[in-house]
Amino acid sequence: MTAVAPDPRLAERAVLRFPEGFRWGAATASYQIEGAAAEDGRTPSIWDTYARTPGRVFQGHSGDVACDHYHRYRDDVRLMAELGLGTYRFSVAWPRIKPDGSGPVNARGLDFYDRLVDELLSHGIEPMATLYHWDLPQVLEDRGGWTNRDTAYYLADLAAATVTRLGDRVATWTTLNEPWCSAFLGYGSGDHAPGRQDPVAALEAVHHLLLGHGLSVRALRAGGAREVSLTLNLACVRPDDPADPHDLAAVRHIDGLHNRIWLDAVLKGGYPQDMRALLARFGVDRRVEPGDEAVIASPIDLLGVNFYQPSRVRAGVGVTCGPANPGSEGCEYVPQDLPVTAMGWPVDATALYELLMRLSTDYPGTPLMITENGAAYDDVLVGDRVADADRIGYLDAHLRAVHAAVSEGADVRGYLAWSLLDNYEWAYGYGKRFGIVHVDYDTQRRTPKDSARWFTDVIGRNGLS
Ligand code: IFM
Repeated sequence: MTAVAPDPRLAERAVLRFPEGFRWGAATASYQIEGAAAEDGRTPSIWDTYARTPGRVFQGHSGDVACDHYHRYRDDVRLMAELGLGTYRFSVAWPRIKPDGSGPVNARGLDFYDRLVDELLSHGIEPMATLYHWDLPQVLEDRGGWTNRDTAYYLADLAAATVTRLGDRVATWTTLNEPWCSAFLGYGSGDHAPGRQDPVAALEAVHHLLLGHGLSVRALRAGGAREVSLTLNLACVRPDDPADPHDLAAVRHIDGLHNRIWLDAVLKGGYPQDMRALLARFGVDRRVEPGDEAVIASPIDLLGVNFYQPSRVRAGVGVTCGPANPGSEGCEYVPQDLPVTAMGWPVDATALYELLMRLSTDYPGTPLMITENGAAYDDVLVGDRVADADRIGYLDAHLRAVHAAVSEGADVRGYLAWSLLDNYEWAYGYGKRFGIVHVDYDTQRRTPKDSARWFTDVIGRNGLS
């Protein structure tokens, strides 16, 4: 019998393909990779201060050098091109561009992003710029930071200055990255800079971040931005007992803080009733001035979704979900019987599928993009190789979840891995590695992990085998 050659169409069918034009890439953030903390006019951000405060960050690590990307960006862009990335999401450092937070533009600060954008474009990589990924100039924090309404207007000034310089080459702009973290970890639990622990301050920060977002959307559009977005770290919050009305009420509160307070304000024209009541309970409703909600609801073109882990809550007596969740008395997080990453975060990709389907139902009409997804594992570099099968498993499972949601109608336009490089993981310093590329912090040598090679294949076939 003659052997029959396999039908190439079968191989085609075995691949889970993403829609034509799906955007693939990776993300980073200024303070986490740039280093050069005192160069070319940059002033300290709240993270420089926080990192220097004893006991705040793992082993006192700071972003002073980080991945030295400020000096090595050309090599990093070349690496991105070798990996086949089509999109690169980075953030600009506010204290580089406006060293005194609100005053004149520092041309040398913008020059860096100008060079970076040109380098990306010359390698065929689409730049996607985020205005605020947590590095508020310390001088602004000294004036109240996000509890001060002025900060919202200063963010819009930063937007105007940045889009004026880069808008001819950067099409896609993001105002804020994960304002939940800025507000609730920065001012509520104090786990992030500036390290304040005050529920009133946290809720004031929510409103001023959202106001800053809306004002920046308008400034970006006025400056000619073609695609304007906001990136949220949204949660899939599940009840411990779906039949228990108290557990469902606990879910509603945590869902309000993580999801609806942001989503409804931006996409539905105003704060949801229960979150409005929460603002009033803490006396923060008086910060909401007439017209603010309309500014916040300025139309966006894309909603960025950052997703890492599911959460589960239940009702209880004498418990709370902690200071990052104001008003959560009577709710608690429940441990989940799931595998965890090196962060201790439970892994369950079905939660991403549920989240995307929920967004499609509750907030239709806004295209979505996964602007961060990934996992930290305790990687080991052996010779020239990091065999990070766990990370590949994580990414593969989450991409399957995205694919399933897309197949059922979710309008997801792209997927960006967090992160391109191992980097400064905030209060965990350099102790946690999220990169698909390993960084040796002593030599600054970059080594693509197995996951990077795997991701290159995924991008190449626009799908999963
Ligand atoms: O490293 C962070 C990033 O800055 C924002 N999103 C979550 C990542 C992992 O914690």
